[in-house]
Amino acid sequence: MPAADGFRMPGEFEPHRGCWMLWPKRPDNWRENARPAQAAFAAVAAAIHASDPVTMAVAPECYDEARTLLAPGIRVVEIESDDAWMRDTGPTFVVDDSGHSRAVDWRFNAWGGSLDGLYWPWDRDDAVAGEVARVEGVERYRAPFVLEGGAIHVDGEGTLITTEECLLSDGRNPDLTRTRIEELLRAYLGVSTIVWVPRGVFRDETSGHVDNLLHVCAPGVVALSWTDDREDPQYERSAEALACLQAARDARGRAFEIVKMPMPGPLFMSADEAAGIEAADSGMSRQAGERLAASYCNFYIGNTRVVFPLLDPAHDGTARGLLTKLFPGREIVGVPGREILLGGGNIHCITQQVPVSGNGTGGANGNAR
Ligand code: KQY
Repeated sequence: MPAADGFRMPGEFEPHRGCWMLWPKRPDNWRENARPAQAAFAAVAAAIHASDPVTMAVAPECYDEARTLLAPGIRVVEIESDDAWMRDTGPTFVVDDSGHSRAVDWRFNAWGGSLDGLYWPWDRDDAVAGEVARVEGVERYRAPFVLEGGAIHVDGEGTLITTEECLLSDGRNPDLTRTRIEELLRAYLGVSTIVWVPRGVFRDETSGHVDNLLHVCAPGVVALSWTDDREDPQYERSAEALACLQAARDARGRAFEIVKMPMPGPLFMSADEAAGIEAADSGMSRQAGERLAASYCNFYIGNTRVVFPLLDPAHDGTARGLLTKLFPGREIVGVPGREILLGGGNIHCITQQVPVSGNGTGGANGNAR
């Protein structure tokens, strides 16, 4: 087990030696044969590459198109997948104090398996983490339970935040109790304190991933998706998360500083957007007029930049301003996020950082504050 071997999962704000992404291609999730999504992913990759070296994993048949669309310095490697969510299908990297990295390879079942998973089969997605670990040349722990990277946030100092809606969902690990899941999280990620927020973002098709609801910006500092509109179904979800975080203490005994991040919109799928998505025999519902699970908290913290989704001109500036205050040492870069949102996630969901292994002190580009 990683913790017994001296490994822990670092905070995303700790230094990285790279970032992995996957190339979108699924026509039943990405409209117009994924062309607009590919342009959006290429823009995210370029924005991150100015901060962290990016590797794009692509299906062999997509190599040429990806190479053409991606900025020259971005490494392109051939790895098969079922969809393009590297946060969830990639490994979670853990580090020790002697300069070693290893990969945790969670079981993946398309966010709910045969009960409420989004597609079948998902075997190529389940194999992505092992392939990434092989390319990175790190040893790998194959975890015996279902989890996605978007289901957890950590502060690197012993605290993990997740949602009950997701990790206790019937589609993931129906045979595991909350207590057993906590034991496994401690053993695989080197955490000691687990904060369970009840629910994630309204209509999030992952069953409430925490990475769409909030972001751990630094030890003790959390950005939380928020609306003041009590009529909005998100209000109750965000309010209960706020109450839960306010009552919690982290692994070092600190109260959380909570920064309310406005929700964009609400945003809805247009008829044009829905028309461009191929109907499929899968759990993904894509209907004109449906509410999108949009969140500015779904950003990526790179070494020198924070890359966040531009989603709504009425709120993009406020989100940028809050991120500027949260990350004074980093450039705040907005990239159009609507195409990624149409696929069910955003920038955090499509990226996976590779931490620098070491003593975890944060280095030159360490903690946000
Ligand atoms: O939230 C994430 N980490 C992934 C979103 C997956 C959406 C699948 N259509």
